[in-house]
This record gives sequence, structure tokens and C-alpha cells, in this order.
Amino acid sequence: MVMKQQVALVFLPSDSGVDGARSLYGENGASGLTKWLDKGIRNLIKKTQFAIPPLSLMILASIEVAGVEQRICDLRFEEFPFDHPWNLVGISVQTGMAARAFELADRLRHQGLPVVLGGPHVTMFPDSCRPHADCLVHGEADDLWEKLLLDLAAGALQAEYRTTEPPDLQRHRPVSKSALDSGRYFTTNLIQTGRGCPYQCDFCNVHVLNGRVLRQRRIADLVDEVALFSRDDRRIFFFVDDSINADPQFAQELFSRLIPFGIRWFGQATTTLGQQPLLLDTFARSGCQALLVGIESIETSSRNAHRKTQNRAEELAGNIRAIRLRGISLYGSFIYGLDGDTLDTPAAILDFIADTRLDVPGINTLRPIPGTKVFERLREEGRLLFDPEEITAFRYTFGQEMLYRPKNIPLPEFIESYSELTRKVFNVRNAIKRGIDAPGIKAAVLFFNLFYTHLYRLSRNDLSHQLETLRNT
Ligand code: B12
Ligand code: SF4
Repeated sequence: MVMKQQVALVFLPSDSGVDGARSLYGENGASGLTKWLDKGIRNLIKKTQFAIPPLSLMILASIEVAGVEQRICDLRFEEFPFDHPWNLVGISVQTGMAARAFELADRLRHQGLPVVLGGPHVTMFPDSCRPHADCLVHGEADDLWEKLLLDLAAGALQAEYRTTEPPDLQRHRPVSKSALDSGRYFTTNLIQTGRGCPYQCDFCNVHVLNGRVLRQRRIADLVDEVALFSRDDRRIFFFVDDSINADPQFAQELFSRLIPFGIRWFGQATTTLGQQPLLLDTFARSGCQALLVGIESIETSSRNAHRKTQNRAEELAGNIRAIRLRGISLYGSFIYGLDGDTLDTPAAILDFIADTRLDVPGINTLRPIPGTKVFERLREEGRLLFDPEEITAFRYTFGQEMLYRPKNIPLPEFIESYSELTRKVFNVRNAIKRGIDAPGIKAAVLFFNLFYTHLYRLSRNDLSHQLETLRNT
């Protein structure tokens, strides 16, 4: 019998992202019950990170090539199985995980195992990845991975794979979950209906990674995928699109056709949904439970400074009210510290949250991700607080230490006002109130707010250390 080529697809826990503040990685001086609670929550956060499987690797693992067997290794839950006779290890690299990815890649290559790197960080910074890989895959790999596996089976792996055109999403590509250990995750029902974004918010690089034109999958394929997925897993669906209502007509047709399936789902949307009554109604009837909306800023000057132009500040509150009235809970994400913000901004954010009764507010500071326009601008203006060359050293979490100097507010005052803001937004009283007030999924809203009460407390520890250092230098 001929042994199949064994391919591991690796997803890493990140040193950034939803794993919270720097205090998660060490002792933070707490004692007694707080110390015990911190430790438990710290482990939970590090392990789960919302525990959603990586859709990228589900897609790659679904590509069947004769003579090749693929397995997803999610290192949030297991150690890398070094003792297995792998022929190739593919690692998905996001910027916040790049240092860890390189460490693993170097170790594997040292043992003689060929390593292929792919994912957003490879697409943005191939030069930083090249020394750590036998092979790089640039951009979306839906077609390239098949070619690479055929080359592997033929013993002719190349050093770089790239195309000039992104994959045609109209082509039917069934996603299988067979390479996943589904019991580990909160849900395995992840679906992406399209890629690309026509907007150019300067703190985001989706338009660089996936292009400026919205490319959609066929509605019939999506309906089939929902039918197939819901047969095995009745848990909630997550539509990972950056903006599920980017094309209202498309969304209207898709979600009308999903009503008979009786699924529950959440996704990411723009608040303009509040002005799209037919679509809003269809979302609610098709089982939409919650949406993440990027409010970013309620200051028009900040929105203009960062090119957040797809909806208007003065329409935000009315839209949020309309969406919540239709029974959909909202996670609204703000960024404080943008270029139009002043020390009056926190009070305005507090009023806005109280006025709209937003279910889960996310109060972030700007994380200037390398490769974005804002990163370049802050670098040119000399406002970054870290060496911009060390791209893997940047951290992108909710709100730990500041990575740059705000434009209008001196850094120490900013840190104090941000800490004060998160203290006022996140406390047990507000968590219970928001849980009771939520238009749906009350328990989840309560849980999230309690979780953030803890997380933002940890982030305030980091900020107070940063403030201390600033004052002593
Ligand atoms: C859903 C999502 C999440 C979810 C789930 C993440 C998960 N665990 O899967 C949540 C909410 C948890 C999340 C968290 C974060 N996210 Co996020 N997230 C996304 C989002 C919206 C969709 C991801 C997705 O499933 N895409 C669909 C798949 C098919 O696309 P893909 O991942 O790019 O994969 C393709 C290629 O990259 C390539 N590829 C990927 N991996 C590999 C591996 C190999 C071997 C090969 C060959 C190819 C390859 O082929 C794939 C198929 O074409 C993207 C934006 C986007 N449009 O992609 C941001 C995005 C991936 N997130 C991003 C960030 C910054 C974060 C956070 C750090 C945010 C934060 N401040 O907390 C955390 C990180 C936590 C973590 N450990 O993942 C950035 C990453 C930027 C970068 N340079 O790395 C993105 C691109 C958004 C952005 N604004 O730029 N995220
Ligand atoms: S933040 Fe959203 S709307 Fe803005 S460019 Fe990124 S994906 Fe597009």
C-alpha cells in the first residue's frame, strides 16, 4: 500500500487579539479571590479565544487531492504532534501570531520537515516570512492550495505560489468539516458569503488583503452549505463577512431563502441596516440574534480623518435603536483616541451608550496594524511609541498599553481618561442592566459584559504601568 502524503494545517494562539491584556501573561499583583479568579479567566481566555475554528484552514482542508491526507492542528487546544510522520506542515500566519509561527516553522525545518506559510501576514509581509519557510503562498489560497498539493504529490514543490487574480468565488467549493474536532468549538457553522471591501478605512487592511471589489459566492451554493451544516450541527451560525449587508439586494435574497431552515445566526454589519427596513425584517426572521457593528467614532472629524465614510455620525443612534427594536442585540465597537478626538469624547461616548442602550460596547484604542495607512501615517508623523521595523512585536488587543501618541491629547491625560471611561462603561451593575435590557440572547449579553468588566480591569493595569513609566522617564 502506498502511504498518503501527510499534511498538517496549523492554527496558532495569538499573543494578541481576543486573548486580552499583557497582564494575562504574568502575575498582576492581585491576591486572594481576585488572584484565583484572574488565573481561571486568564486560562479560559487564552485557550478559547471565542473557540471558533479557522475558516481558512477548513477551506484548505476541504480540497481533495489523490494521495494526500490533511489534518487541522489547532494549537489553542493541542501541542503540535511532532511524532507524526508529516510530509508538509502549513501554518496560517496573522500578524499578531507571526513571531510564534516563525518559531514553530524554524523548529520543524530544523527537524527536516518542509514548511509552507500562508495567510494575511504572508500576503502583507512576504519578506519577513521567507527566511522561515520552504514555500510561501501569497493571498487567497483557494485555488493555489490544490496546485501546491498536486506538486507535493508529484515531489515538485515550488518556493512561491501566487496568482494575479483572486479566486473566482462563483465556482462551487464545498466546505467539509471532517478535518475538525468539532466538540472543541463554540460552533463550527462558519460561512463567508463574499470577500473584498469597497471602503478604505485607514486602520483596516481588508481592502488590501481581499481587494476593493466585493466578490460574492453563488446564493444557491450558500443555501446548500447552510442546509448541509445545519444537518450535523444545530449550533449558531457565524457569517464572517466584514459587512453582511454590504450588498443589500444580495443579502435580502440570501436571508429570505434561509428563513425556512430555522437557524440562529450572528454576523458583522454596518449600522445602515437600521435604514433598510425590509432587510432588517428579513434578518430578524431568518434567525439573526446579534450583530457586531463598527461604530468606531461618533465624532465626524475623527471619521473623516480616518476615512470611515460608509455611514454618517448623526444617523448612528437612530439606526442602532431601529435594529434593537427588531430584537437584534448589538455589539458596538468604538475607538477612542482617533485624530479628531478630544478629552470631551469620553463623555460623548458615555451619553451615546446610555442613549442607544447598546448591548455590548467595545471601547478600544487604535491598534495601528502594520501595513495599514494609519500605521504608515503615524510612522511618518513620528507618533508610534515602538520601533516600526519590528512588525511582529506589535500587539493588537482591545486596550492594553498605548502604541502611539494621540493627536490632540497628551499621552498621560489620554491614558487617564481612557481608563476612567472603561471603568464607567464596564462594571457589574452595568453588566446586569445590559443583560436585562438586551432585546435577545440576554444571558450572552450578560456574560460578555461581565467578561469585559474583568478584561478591561486587566487592561487598566497595563495602562497604569505605562503611565508610571512615562512619568518616570
Ligand atoms: C472572523 C474574523 C475573526 C474572528 C475569528 C478568527 C478565527 N479564529 O478564525 C475573531 C472575532 C475571533 C477575530 C479575532 C481577531 N482578528 Co480577525 N478577522 C476575522 C475576519 C473578519 C474573517 C476571517 C476569515 O475567516 N476569513 C475567511 C478566510 C477564508 O480568509 P483568510 O483567513 O484570509 O484565509 C485565506 C488566506 O489568507 C489564505 N490562508 C490563510 N491561512 C493560510 C494558511 C496556509 C498554509 C495557506 C497556504 C494559506 C492560508 O488562504 C485562505 C483562503 O483563501 C478577518 C477579515 C477578513 N476579511 O478575512 C479578520 C482578520 C483576519 N482579523 C484580524 C485581526 C487583527 C484580529 C484580532 C487580532 C483582532 C483583535 N484586535 O482582537 C483577533 C485575533 C485573534 C485570533 N487568534 O484569531 C486581521 C488580521 C490582520 C493581519 N495582518 O494579520 C483581519 C484580516 C482583519 C483586518 N482588519 O485586517 N477575527
Ligand atoms: S473597517 Fe470594514 S468597511 Fe472599513 S475598510 Fe475594513 S472591512 Fe471595509
